[in-house]
Amino acid sequence: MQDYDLVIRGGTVATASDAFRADIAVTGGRIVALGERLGRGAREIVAEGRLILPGGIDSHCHIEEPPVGEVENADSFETATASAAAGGTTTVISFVQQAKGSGITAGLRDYQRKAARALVDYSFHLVVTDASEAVLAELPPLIAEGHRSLKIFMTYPNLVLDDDHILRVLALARQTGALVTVHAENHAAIMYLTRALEAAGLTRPRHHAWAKPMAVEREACHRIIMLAELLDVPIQIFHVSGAEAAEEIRRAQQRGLRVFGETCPQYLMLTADDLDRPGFEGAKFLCSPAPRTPEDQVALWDHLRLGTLGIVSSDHAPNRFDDRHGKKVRGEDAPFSAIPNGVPGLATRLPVLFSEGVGKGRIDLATFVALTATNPARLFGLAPRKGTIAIGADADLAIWDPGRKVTIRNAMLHHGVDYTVYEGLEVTGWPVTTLSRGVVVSDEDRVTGRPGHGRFLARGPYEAIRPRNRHVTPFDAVEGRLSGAAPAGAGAKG
Ligand code: DUC
Ligand code: ZN
Ligand code: ZN
Repeated sequence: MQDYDLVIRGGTVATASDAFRADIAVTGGRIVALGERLGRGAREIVAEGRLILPGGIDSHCHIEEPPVGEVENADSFETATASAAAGGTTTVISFVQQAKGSGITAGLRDYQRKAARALVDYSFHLVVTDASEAVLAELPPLIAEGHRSLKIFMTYPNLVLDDDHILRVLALARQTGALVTVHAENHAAIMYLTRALEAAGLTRPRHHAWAKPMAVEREACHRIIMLAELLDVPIQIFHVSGAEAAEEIRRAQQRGLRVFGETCPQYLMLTADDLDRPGFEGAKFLCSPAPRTPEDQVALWDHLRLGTLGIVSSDHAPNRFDDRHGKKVRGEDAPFSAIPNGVPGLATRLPVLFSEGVGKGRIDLATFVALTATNPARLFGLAPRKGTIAIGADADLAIWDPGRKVTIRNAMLHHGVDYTVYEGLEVTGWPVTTLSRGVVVSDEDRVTGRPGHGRFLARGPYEAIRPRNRHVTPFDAVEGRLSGAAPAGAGAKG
């Protein structure tokens, strides 16, 4: 007679606050007991000498997005989530994009059909590419359906929103209860510099970083923070690449604003010099924002420790390298502006951050768990079901061998991409077994999960996005909630 479906015995359980030796009992896909010498499980996993961490949550990945011209996303939900599982990640949040000038619901329904093949659980951000009346009317029922985060772009020709449209999206988020996530770079400056550089014959991958210097990111961070402040809505700024952008966020946080920051392993590991590798190799490392300097990397680690940046996601962007539908869509002599942006990273996010962060003493284990699981769960409304190891939580677990040395090779990553920017990097610490709701989905580099096991995670109104009304904004007057006080920063009484 068994007491539980599964018992994981003798490991060290680590959360965002504690690390302790305990058995974990799982029944019905949930954690039902934590303790010493728990009863028998129908299945038992011995985890002596292992760390047991909450399964990772990757809150920023591009999966099976529709083609852009000739460029095709090299991952299906099946391959992307296999890769996630192999890398210790058990929840992904990917993107449904409004086709500019038309609606979003049809695209969402289509995307939901694709996502039904996922091996691990998933949720979506809704990308707003124009804030027309029609789209703004379409969004509230979708947000109520559980898509509680919106994404906006401040650059890219077919995606950029001007400040007026950004304010409309922020107002909608305030009124409906959604978090707005932001790609923050100054579009006009990038376009101007790109044209000027390319006209001067400066077209190689390394010139991508020249067209997108830190100032364009710093300015956009400053501007989106100001716009969000006017309406008192929380925002998350994606893929912060260096010191100056992080400092904008830090200042906003010190002023009491709900501004959250994310960075990605590529900004901790790569620099602009990687774009200057021989031949076309630099294109492998071309992402936006651009990788920066060693000093920026040091600053990012500081801001991870300080909490300015609370999440490390992958920004997994599956463009194949040696392929006419990927980085080489316009050939190897194409100007940098024609090269698809992004690097793959679903499988490598956790091992690289663990090895470079915990292993090298830059962050402690609790911070690692917070950055990769607990904080994204809280910020995106997945807690307490996801992101921690607690009674009642889903049994999404990654069993790590903290001492295992692995040399990263693309062939072991299970994604649809033909390269990794970490080829040949030796890491210490590896997620050997990954469980999604108590089911082993990856074991010793073999993906054992079944397409269709993953479930959609609807997200309800949650703490991080509740209206706060901490300071009076001009928008309170618009909403008829001003009682004599002038909005903050408006001077005399209103
Ligand atoms: N930057 C983005 O904004 N999106 C995908 C990949 C990238 O590098
Ligand atoms: Zn982006
Ligand atoms: Zn992205």
